[in-house]
Amino acid sequence: MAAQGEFFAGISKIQYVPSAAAGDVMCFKHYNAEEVLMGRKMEAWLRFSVCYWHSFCGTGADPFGFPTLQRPWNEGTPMESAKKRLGAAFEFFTKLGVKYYTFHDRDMAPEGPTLEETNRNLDEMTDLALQLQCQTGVKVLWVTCNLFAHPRYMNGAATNPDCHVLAYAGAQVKKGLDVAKKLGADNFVFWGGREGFLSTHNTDVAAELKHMANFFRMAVDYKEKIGLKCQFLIEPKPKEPCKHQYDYDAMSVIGFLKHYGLENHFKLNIEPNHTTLAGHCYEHDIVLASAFGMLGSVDSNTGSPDLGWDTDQFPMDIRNTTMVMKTIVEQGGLQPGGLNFDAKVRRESTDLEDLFIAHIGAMDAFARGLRNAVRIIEEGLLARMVKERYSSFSDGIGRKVEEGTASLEEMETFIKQNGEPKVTSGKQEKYESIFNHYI
Ligand code: XUL
Ligand code: CO
Repeated sequence: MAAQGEFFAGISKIQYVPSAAAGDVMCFKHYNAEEVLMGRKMEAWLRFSVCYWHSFCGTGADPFGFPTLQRPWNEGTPMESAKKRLGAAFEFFTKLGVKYYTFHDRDMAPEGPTLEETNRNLDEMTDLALQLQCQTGVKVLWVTCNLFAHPRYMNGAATNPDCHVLAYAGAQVKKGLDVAKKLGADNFVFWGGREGFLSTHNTDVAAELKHMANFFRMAVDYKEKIGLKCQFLIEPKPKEPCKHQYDYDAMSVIGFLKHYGLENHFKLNIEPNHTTLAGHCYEHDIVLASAFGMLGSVDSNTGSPDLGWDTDQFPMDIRNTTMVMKTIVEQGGLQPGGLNFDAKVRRESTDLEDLFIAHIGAMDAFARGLRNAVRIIEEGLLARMVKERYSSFSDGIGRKVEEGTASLEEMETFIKQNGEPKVTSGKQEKYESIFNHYI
């Protein structure tokens, strides 16, 4: 990176130093990109990605306070600062050693007064992004369209009661898909920020859900038409900004996709802070989506259950990262998805180096989670215990139930022959104690 364009002066490429002292937070103590675990490099299991919106567009402003983060790239006209931001972002990716990034169309380039001008801004910025991708080898994990910030989308985008607004969203997604193709994105995300309602009084829920499905179908058609190879992902979230969002959680989205026959075209991008907002435990949607073969990618972050809103904190809890990585390794990886840090430094973490410290800490937390998960899986104790717990389904009547060939009459005959089932302990504390042994 040219010296005059350097934003993180004094910080060089982050190194793996396993012997580093506790206070040295500007190196990896656990994340060793090239190290092979279960036949795959750490970087291939983890596929880390930095998000553009929090890390390079975020200002620290919140509903109660003004910006606190003074970023040197936020200078000049909107297009001038977009260019500086892009330079800063690629400097950050390469110094951190992360191979992927994610962005909303409007993070990358500002909107103009017309769609044509907005698209020209995006063309100019993505030309530059493509050059930097080629120079650095950094790739796009996913692109998404911001269909929630502009006032036109206040009543929704694909679920807006006015088709004029839906059409605008369609035009925007068409361009977003062109950008995904141009930049070789591995995935394309739909997060329905305002696809929901604030009141059922003024909402035709059935119509809105059908419009949303038809909107997704248009996106699938256009993707196929332009030969775009990336994976489509839907990111569930129960609320915020809407009171209720249609993509409430993993099971709601899977049910929606199956109802409208879209399940072969989409997978899920699970964000644990959204999962906990839905009232579930941290790993709930990761496990559920994976069980249905629908876990496509993860927006790696965490919330604060005591606050109860979407705080988008960096994931630092080793218990959580172990649970996530166990599911990911068990399903054979996340590719073409990855672990995208949809997380922001606190508005009180005002130093530029805090961006590095946050990402390094979270990458190390995931590296530890991966190492723990690999030990749990390789030793196989927990898996054997679960297998044993379900062993009654491996033969006899259990096998018929497993295969879906049993009847209620057979259940009755079986009970008449075998009587009351014996009481069997669930052994939860034993599982928890064994899990703790690995973390
Ligand atoms: C919002 C959220 C978004 C999506 C992309 O809560 O997670 O940043 O990931 O629009
Ligand atoms: Co997200």
